[in-house]
Amino acid sequence: MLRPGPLGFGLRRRVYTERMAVEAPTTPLDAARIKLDFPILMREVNGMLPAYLDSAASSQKPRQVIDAIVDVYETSYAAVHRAVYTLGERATERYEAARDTVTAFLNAASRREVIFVRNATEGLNLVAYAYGLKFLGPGDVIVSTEMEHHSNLVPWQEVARRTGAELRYVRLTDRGELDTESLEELAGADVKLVAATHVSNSLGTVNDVAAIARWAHDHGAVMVCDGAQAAPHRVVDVQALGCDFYAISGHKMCGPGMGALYGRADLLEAMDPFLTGGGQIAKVTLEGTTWNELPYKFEPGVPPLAEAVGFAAAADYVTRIGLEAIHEHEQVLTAYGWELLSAIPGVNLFGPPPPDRAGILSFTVDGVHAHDVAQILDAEGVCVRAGHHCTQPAMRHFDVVATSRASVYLYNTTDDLDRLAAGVDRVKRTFGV
Ligand code: 7TS
Repeated sequence: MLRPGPLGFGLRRRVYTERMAVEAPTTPLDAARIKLDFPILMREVNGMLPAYLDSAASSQKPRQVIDAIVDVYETSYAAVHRAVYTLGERATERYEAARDTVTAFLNAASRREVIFVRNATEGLNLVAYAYGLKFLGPGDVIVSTEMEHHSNLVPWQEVARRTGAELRYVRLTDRGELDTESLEELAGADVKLVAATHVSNSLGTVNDVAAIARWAHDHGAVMVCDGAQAAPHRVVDVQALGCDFYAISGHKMCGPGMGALYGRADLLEAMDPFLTGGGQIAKVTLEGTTWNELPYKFEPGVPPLAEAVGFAAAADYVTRIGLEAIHEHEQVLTAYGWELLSAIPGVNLFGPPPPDRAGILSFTVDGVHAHDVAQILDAEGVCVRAGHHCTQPAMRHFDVVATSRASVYLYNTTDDLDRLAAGVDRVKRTFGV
């Protein structure tokens, strides 16, 4: 049986299951040391340090981000973009400096193209309501995919319903990849918008966003990319990808509850605001209103300063560690976790096998409900998510209602995955399957 090992990570060692021996690999990151930055991961829960494998839902926060948030409240807090006193100016400077950091993080051409939003969901809805409702109509075709998170699917259903545009889907193959043959069915369609995810949160599939953006542009369409599962884990360069919109969530990349939407400046200029009110206007009279310049046109209300500063601190943190190294680390862990789980009879893994995948291991155990798997793993200190992961169409494609899902990040070690595999062994023994 597997036992939780020491937190040390650099040594090569052998992990024994009842069935096979799997060599624990090394990775370019000293994740055991990185883990020390995350206070919550150093605190026992039910008498054990957590093996936190649910970063695809939300990541944990390092001391550096927590400190940045505390610092802004202790030294620089006031209403952003409103006050003329010194503290107010300091608050505005820190908020706009955070935008500069996120602009560089995404390699957007201009800070005018980076809009702060609550999360990726709000960013995608902003595009749906402010672009979709204005520029789409009957006869137009929106193309989305069967693997989308509901955040990049339901808004397009709403746009189609309200505008009379038609919503079509690129289907999945049984490896959980986009079926390019289903694109041929779109020949002759008047495609105006393509909405696709960079990385699937339930299958771990990585899409070729640059190719999808080229296809969209060749058809005269704009491309909206959901980057929620990509930006925390790999270098994202929106200019190189060529997408027109790109939405991310800071809370999945070591930051607080805050997100950003990248949008091409000329498109943002042409759009009307999604939400209106204070701060996003140039002039208001009783007869009408003109809009503020970009990006403020899309940011009504007093901005969330501490969240923006924490978001920027998170972008700095992962950038300092290095997104290439984080990506490589996750590739190694994912291959290791895949090997451990696939060696257990009755465990079914979803999505393409390594190395062509992100650090998301979605699986079922024959004869056991996904929630029971997650509950027994919790008793072993292993945190995984169970459910449909807000991707019901993808679940339906694979004829399951739910999977258990372990997802890795920069602070995970092979030890966390050993504990996962040991926990799944325990699940099987408990249920006698
Ligand atoms: N897009 C993808 C691909 C996601 O994985 C998620 C959240 C979202 C959009 C929405 O992000 P939010 O920050 O606006 O909520 N995914 C998950 C998940 O997999 N488990 O919980 C939330």
